[in-house]
Amino acid sequence: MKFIHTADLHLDTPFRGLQIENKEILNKIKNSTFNAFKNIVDIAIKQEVDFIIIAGDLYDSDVQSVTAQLFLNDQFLRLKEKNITVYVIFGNHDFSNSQIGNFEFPDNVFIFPAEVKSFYHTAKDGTRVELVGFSYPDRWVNENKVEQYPKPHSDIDYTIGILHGALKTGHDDNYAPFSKDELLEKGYDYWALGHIHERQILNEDPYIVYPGNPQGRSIKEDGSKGFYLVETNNKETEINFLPSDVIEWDKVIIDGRSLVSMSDVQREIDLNLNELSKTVSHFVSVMIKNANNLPLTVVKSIEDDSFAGGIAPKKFEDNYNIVFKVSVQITKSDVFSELDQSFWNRSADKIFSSENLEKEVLPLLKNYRFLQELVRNPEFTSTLQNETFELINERKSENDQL
Ligand SMILES: [Mn+2]
Repeated sequence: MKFIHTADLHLDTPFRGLQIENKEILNKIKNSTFNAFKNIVDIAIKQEVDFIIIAGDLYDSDVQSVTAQLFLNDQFLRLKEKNITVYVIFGNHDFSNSQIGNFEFPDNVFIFPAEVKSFYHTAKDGTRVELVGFSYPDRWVNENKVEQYPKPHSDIDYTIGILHGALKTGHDDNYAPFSKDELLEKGYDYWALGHIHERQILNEDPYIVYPGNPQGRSIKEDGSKGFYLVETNNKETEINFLPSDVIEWDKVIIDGRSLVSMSDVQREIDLNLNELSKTVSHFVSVMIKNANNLPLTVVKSIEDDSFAGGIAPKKFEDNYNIVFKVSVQITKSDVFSELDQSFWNRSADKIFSSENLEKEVLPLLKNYRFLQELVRNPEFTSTLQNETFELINERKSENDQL
């Protein structure tokens, strides 16, 4: 049996606040969530899958545009022509109560109601599948829904749990909170999760999978985005990540130690852009680390954004590489604000005091006498302290700038 697991399409994401004037590029962004799903449907047809699971957040907004509804309808019809079924749950962005009166989907599309329910499917190879899930009736679902998922039935070969939700944290658990153990206890063969936009495999046997969203929508959703193609043979399950995005958001980090001029910076950025794949467009945020040898005037003009604005988008075939942000990081002590600095000084005095090292660190090293000796050496601990400081500095500027 073969199926596709995707989630979080977020169709019709508005992409507000992007300062891009080129109409062609702007259209490419606006259409990206649609075209990513179209790519998935293309692959579903080519791979002759049995069905597609969409684990919530098909729409970005609780007000669904006609465009998005008609688009989905068209894509579902393409699947219907090929006898491919679609199983859909709605999530916190497109909860069912926001969809009353919307267009009805074709009859190859099965939508889970607000209460936990099963649909049954016999795959082309004869595998009898039970798919269990529910849709969000409203924006928030605080109760534990997994409790209501049934035990696997004996006349079923393969059970799939579909769930739009987040791991329980103990606070603000508004998205059908669950624990990994609760899912494992069910004894299902596959958990098709949605809600978290970053791809994650929570467990391998059985698979518990967040496929991530099929199209990144900002630099926070960086890297290649796609979905999982799942193939099963009896109880054996194999999963393959396939990209579907048309624009990839990327963080490019350049070591700036050898850069001393604008031309150096430009050349280094070009080199890095050339290494990106040519199959999708790339929207890139560049960070130049350790730019200590760049003249301050150069740093200033890069930071006021004129640099990114000045780099022309590079077109190759139908795709673009666009640098939308360049930031510079200088490694020196005054990266810390005064407050941070005094906090650091106080903490460092406490942590790296010989008293504290004796008490906290030495017991950990009881089997390593040579390390114990190092820790007792004040020269070494002061180096350690400096390096820790630099590391914190680096992390801090990364957070500030990306
Ligand atoms: Mn989502």
